[in-house]
Formats: sequence, structure tokens, C-alpha cells
Amino acid sequence: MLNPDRAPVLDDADELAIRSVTSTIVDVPTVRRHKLSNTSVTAQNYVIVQVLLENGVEGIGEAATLGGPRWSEESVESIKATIDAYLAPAVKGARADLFEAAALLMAGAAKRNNAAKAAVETALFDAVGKSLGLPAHALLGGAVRPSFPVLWTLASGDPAQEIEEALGKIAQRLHKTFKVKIGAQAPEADVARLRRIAGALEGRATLIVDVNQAWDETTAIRHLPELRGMGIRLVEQPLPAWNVEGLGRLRTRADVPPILADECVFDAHDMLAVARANAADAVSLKLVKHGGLLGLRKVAAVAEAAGIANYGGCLLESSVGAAAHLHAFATLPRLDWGVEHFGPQILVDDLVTEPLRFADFEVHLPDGPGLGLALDPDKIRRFARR
Ligand code: MUC
Ligand code: MG
Repeated sequence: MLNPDRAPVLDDADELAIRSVTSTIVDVPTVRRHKLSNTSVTAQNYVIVQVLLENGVEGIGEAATLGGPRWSEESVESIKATIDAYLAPAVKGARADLFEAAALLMAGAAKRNNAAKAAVETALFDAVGKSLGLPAHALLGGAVRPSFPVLWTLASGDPAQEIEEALGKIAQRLHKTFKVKIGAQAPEADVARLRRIAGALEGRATLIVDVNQAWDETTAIRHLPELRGMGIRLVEQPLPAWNVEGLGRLRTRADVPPILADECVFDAHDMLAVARANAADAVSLKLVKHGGLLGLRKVAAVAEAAGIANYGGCLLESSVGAAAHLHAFATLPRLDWGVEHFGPQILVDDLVTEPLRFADFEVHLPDGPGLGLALDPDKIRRFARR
């Protein structure tokens, strides 16, 4: 473990010690129902983490979930319990700037629980960045891009509403790539829905789909060629997370769109297994899966080494979680598919004083130390679960 005698010494090292870690569950309604293959939400649930350092600087982080413990095994209730009972005591008193050491302390206190760990680690990057006057990306190697093409997800399940929503986003110059959530209904119904959407948006937008593990291999072999025929550019997690070999078999077929791995890649070992099985063309990177910014960069490095493209994934984070992702994504040499951090736009209100800026089909990396954002205490009070 960390030897304090050998640790690099800063003049103000003690001031960077962690005095406290607190967590708050917030529930923020969405502007419309968001329907995935296995869950459907009308509010997003987050755990907001606040880390206070001995120098009085506060850092913030966020863990997002989607419909309780359905998208993955973590829920806001489990995340808060894990942070309060295990992660906070493990890092209390440790130096916030020793990020790898903090990750080891958290790994020693709890297995997996990656969303909980990511929220704490994000708050450490924010607090240290604010203490040193540096943006979080500078602590990760530095940004190579100031903004990102950003897509929007169509997930009401009603194609007429989805076409209208997409045309509105194009007209406002917010989004021109759309991810359609499928798998909640029979494949034939989804194919008909996609045909309507693709026809209405032809020449005006790029489409990808996310099946969220809903199909088996036979269903995928039957329907993916139809999706390719409609010009769908990428198909995300068509098979259950366990069926990595099945994804590899799909990729040997010329009539299938490129495959984006999501739920089958949590850590760098998973990424290596996907690479070895030739199971993906791209991987969706998310803090909740990879356990933090450091973990996200490790998964991205394995993907890069295997020639698999990095895709900037999300779990409908508010500006807090979205900004954390953007700081990590900004440091990746390549990010061929852009990002999907539309989360702040689907909430009825954000949690920060100055939300992320969306303009000209891009979302912008915030300036300023740490994450470059500040929590709005009134909004936290308004949405905090009682
Ligand atoms: C997922 O599975 O990709 C991301 C965008 C969206 O609509 O759902 C999430 C989760
Ligand atoms: Mg997905």
C-alpha cells in the first residue's frame, strides 16, 4: 500500500487530505418517458457526492442510475449505502490528489460497486482541480478537443412523437445523430418503427440503435440485415452481456451493421475479452461501468490497442456527471463516434448554476478548475429525496 514517506510531497499536502464525504439522493423528472428494452423512467435518480478537503475546498461527483437496479446491479439506494458505510470511511484522511491510492483504498473496502466508486473519484478530481486551479482534464493528461458532437436518444416508443422530436432537435441545431432505443416490443414492431423514423429523417440525420441486450442470436441474425438496409450506422449491445462470443459471430457477417459493446464491458478485463473475441467495432465508455475517470481511461486504452473505436457513452447524467465524462473523453486521442451526453437536456431542470453548453450539434467542455461547474443548492434542496 501507499507509503506516506515515499509519497510525493506538496507544500500543502495536508491541506489536500479528505475531511468528509457526504452523499445525497436526488430524483429529477424527465421531460418525457424514456423507454428502454428492460426499464422505463419518468425521473432520473442520482447520488450526488460532496467531498470536503482540509483546505475547505469542496468537490462534487455524481452516480447515475436508470430505473433502479435494472440497467446494472446498482441503485441509488445501494450506491448511497456503499458510499456512506464503506467508501467514505476508507478514503477519509487520505490525500485527495493521490487518485490511484484512493482507488486502491476503495477497492479494498468494496468489490465492484463501480458507480459508487466513480462518484467519489469524480469528487476528488473536482476538489483537487479546484485546489490547484486546474481543470480535471489537465490532471488526466490534458484535453485534445474543446467540444464533442453529441447525439440525442429517441425512446418514447411512439414513432410519430420520435420523428417530431428529432426534427425539433435538428431545427434547433442541437442534435443530428439519433440513437433509437429498441427491444421493448416485438422485433417486427421495432423494425416497422425504425423504418418510419429512418424514412422521415433520410438525408437529415444519422441513426444508430441500442437493443439493450433484448435479442438472442437468432433474432439478431434475422433482423440486423434489415437495420443495415435502412442505413443504421451502429447497433449497440444486441445480445445479452454474457454472449460476447455471439457478438463475435455476428461481426463475421457482412450484412450486419458495426457493433457497439455496452453492458458487456465494465472493466479493462472485460474489454480485453471483447477484443480477443473480435466482438465489437466500438465500445461505449461510462463512468458507472468503469469505476471512475482512471478506470475509463484504462478501458479506452485497451480498446485503442485492439483497434476498437471509443464512443462517449452516458447513463443520462445531469451536467455534473456529464462534465466528468467530458473531462475524461477530452483526453482520448480518438473519439470517433462523439458522445451521447444529452442527459442535461432531458431533465426538467439541471443541478448546477451554469449547465453544460449545447450549440451547433456539439456539447462543450466546461472551462474552469475541477469539473468547471458548481452545484445549485436550491436545486439540490428541490430534488433531494426526503
Ligand atoms: C445505454 O444503454 O446506453 C444511454 C443513452 C440512453 O438513452 O440510455 C443510456 C443507456
Ligand atoms: Mg447502451
